[in-house]
Amino acid sequence: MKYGIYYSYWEKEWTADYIGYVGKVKKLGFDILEVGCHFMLNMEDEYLLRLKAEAEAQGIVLTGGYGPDAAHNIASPDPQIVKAAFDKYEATFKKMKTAGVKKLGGGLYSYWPVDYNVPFDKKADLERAINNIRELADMAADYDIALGMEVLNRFEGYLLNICEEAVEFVDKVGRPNVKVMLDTFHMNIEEDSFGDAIRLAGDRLGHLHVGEANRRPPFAGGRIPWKEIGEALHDINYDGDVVMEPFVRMGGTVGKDIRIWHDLSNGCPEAKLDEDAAKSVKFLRELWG
Ligand SMILES: [Mn+2]
Repeated sequence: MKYGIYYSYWEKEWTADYIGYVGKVKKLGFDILEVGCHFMLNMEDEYLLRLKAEAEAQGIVLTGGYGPDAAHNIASPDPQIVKAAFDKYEATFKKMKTAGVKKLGGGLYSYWPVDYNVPFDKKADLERAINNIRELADMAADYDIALGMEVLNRFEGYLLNICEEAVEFVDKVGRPNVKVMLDTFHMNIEEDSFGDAIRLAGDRLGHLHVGEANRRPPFAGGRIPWKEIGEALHDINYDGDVVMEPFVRMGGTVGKDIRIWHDLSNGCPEAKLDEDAAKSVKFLRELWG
C-alpha cells in the first residue's frame, strides 16, 4: 500500500502552494500528496508542470480530491447545471493531466456539502448520477484518470451513505475507472462494521481516506479499529492508496467548511503538526504493511 496525506491539514484556506508540500510530505515519510483538483483551475500550466516535475523528482504520487458545489452538481435535475458540471470536470481533467494527477475522489456524483433546505428525490438523483458518471468516466478515461465515489455521512450527502450503496452504484455505472472510495471518518458514523464494509467493496475499492472519529490523524490508542481495518484490507488484497485527511486547526474557510468549532491542535506550532503526521504514517505502515 501507498500512504499519503491531504495538504489542507496545514492550511486554513483551500488555496495553497502545492509544490512546497511535495518535499515536506516526502520528508515526513509519505508516498502520496493529495491535492484539491478544482483549485488547479486557478493555477497556470507552467506552475502545474513544475508541480509534476517536483513530484517525479521526489518520488511522490499526486492524487486529487474534489467536492463539487451546488452549481456544478452532475446529478442536478437542471440540465444547465449538469452542463456546467461537465464543463468544469473537463477543465479540471486537463489541469490534472498537466500536473500528472491520475485519480480524483470525493462526492463527485452529487454536490458537497448538501443543503437540506432544498428538497430532493434520492431515486431520481441516483439514476441521473449513474448515467452522468458513466459519461464522465469515459471523458476521464481520455485523460487517464480514475474516479473515486466517496461514501459520505448523512450530514454531508444523501446518495451514498454506506459502502453497500456505493457498490451498487459502481456496478451500475460499470466502468473500470470508477471505483468505491471509503473514508473511516464517514464509516464511523454510518457503517455497522468497518471490516465488513471493506470486504464488501472488495476489488472495487479504489481509494481509502483515513482519520480518527474527530478527524485527527490515525494513532495507536485512537477510537477507530485500525487493526480490524488493516485485516480487512489484507483480506481483499488491497494494494492501493491510503490517504489521511486530518483536520485539526480551527479558523479560515477550511475550519468553517469542515465545521471545526474548537481547536483540536491547541494552537500548536507547525512542527508539532509535522511530528503527528509522521508518527501517524509510521503507525499505519507498521500495522498494515
Ligand atoms: Mn474523505
